[in-house]
Amino acid sequence: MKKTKMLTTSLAVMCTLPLQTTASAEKTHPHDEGDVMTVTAPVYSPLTIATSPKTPRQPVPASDGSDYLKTIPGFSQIRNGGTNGDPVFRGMFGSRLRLLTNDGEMLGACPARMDAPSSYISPESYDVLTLIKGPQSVLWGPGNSAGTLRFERLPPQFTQAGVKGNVSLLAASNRRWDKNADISVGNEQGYLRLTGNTSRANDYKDGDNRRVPSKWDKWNSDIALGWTPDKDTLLELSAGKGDGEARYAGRGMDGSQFKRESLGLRFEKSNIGPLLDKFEASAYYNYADHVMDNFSLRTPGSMSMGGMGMGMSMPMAMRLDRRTVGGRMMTTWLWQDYQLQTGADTQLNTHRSLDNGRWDKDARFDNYGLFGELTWEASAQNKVIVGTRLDRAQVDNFTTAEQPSRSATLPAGFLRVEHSVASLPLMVYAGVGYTTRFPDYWELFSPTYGPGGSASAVPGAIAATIDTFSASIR
Ligand SMILES: [Cu+2]
Repeated sequence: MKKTKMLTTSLAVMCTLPLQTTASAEKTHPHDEGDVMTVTAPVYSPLTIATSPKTPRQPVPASDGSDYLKTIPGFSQIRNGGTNGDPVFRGMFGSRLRLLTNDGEMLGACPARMDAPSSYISPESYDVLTLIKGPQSVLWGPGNSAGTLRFERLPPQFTQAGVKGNVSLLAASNRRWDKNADISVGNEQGYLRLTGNTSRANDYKDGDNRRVPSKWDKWNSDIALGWTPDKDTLLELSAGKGDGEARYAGRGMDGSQFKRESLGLRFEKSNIGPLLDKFEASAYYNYADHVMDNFSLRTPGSMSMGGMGMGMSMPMAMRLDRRTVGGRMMTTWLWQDYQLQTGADTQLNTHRSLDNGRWDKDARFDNYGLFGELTWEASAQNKVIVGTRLDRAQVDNFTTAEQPSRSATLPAGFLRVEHSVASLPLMVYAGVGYTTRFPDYWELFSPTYGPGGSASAVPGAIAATIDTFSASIR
């Protein structure tokens, strides 16, 4: 384990200090915190990449999940000021790319996507980041034609009472100043983990020495309480809060509030028996409360913000929120050379806007899914993986008096064959995947016009889904 790390390129300085007070720091999990991993060869499959978000990266990413993802090949970003960009993977973004934190989803509230899901994520407070490329897994919700990103905090492992964790500081140009702390105390019976971070940066100056609005200031704080009565059982309760503000050069308003409230519960039981190997279940509540305005972080109507701000002369503000509640359960079965993972998941989310002191609900999305994924180890060199899932999705529109709703049944599936060459560190695979996706809030509600130029976001006669077909051979 490295004691202190220091990186200096241009004007960035970062130092990380791992703490450990237990006498024997036995690590049973391959991704246990403190292990520094970089983007490496596949861990589970050629379509999965696992990396540690605690690894320092250059150039230093902004405070959010999106800029961080740019350090992984295949990702780009729709920039949104200094922070809170929207990640794009292989040209696809939005609800084509699912972002999960501890297996829960946090959907933003801003109709203009100032708060993409990644803007609520502070990557360094997680232990593992896993990317599953394309529709080559059905375990993590419907759609995901671009892929699935999972930010996970792993339960800290203690073989005796002790304290461990990480503290890191980052200073860089334009008054960038980040503080991160991740401390766990526990013993064999359980643990208490506290993570907290703040991140701030000032506007930068362009070549003409003019300030470009790009400043941000954010904080996040999370707590997890785990009970591990034996090494195969875990029950964890977690809660978190955060907030921030960000100035945007390319928008008519700035983001003056990005409040987050999260609650989570997870249960895992491993090594159950010869046939049923594992049972896991989790539930989450994520709440985003967003405010944008043109007066708290700028002067209304000012066109001088680097020459790029769109001037609105009247002071204006909008406040919006979204409540996302969901859960999943999954069982893992083992029989001879077969592994079957099967389960169900659900998500309900409600979007509202504050209008004259009253919260008005405009949209409610419901989704229920069933999934199964079978892996067959045909031989030491050959593997066949097949998966299928079926979802029922519905949206209720509260913006019109008739309240039309729209629903669809969404099938998805994939098949992949993997062959490892015995004499070489080489794997060849061929995969084919099909997935269907229900349109998201930004497609249905925030455009000025609905599909086909109609005024309604939910016309009954329009076909329900956008389909994706993908195939790859490598
Ligand atoms: Cu906004």
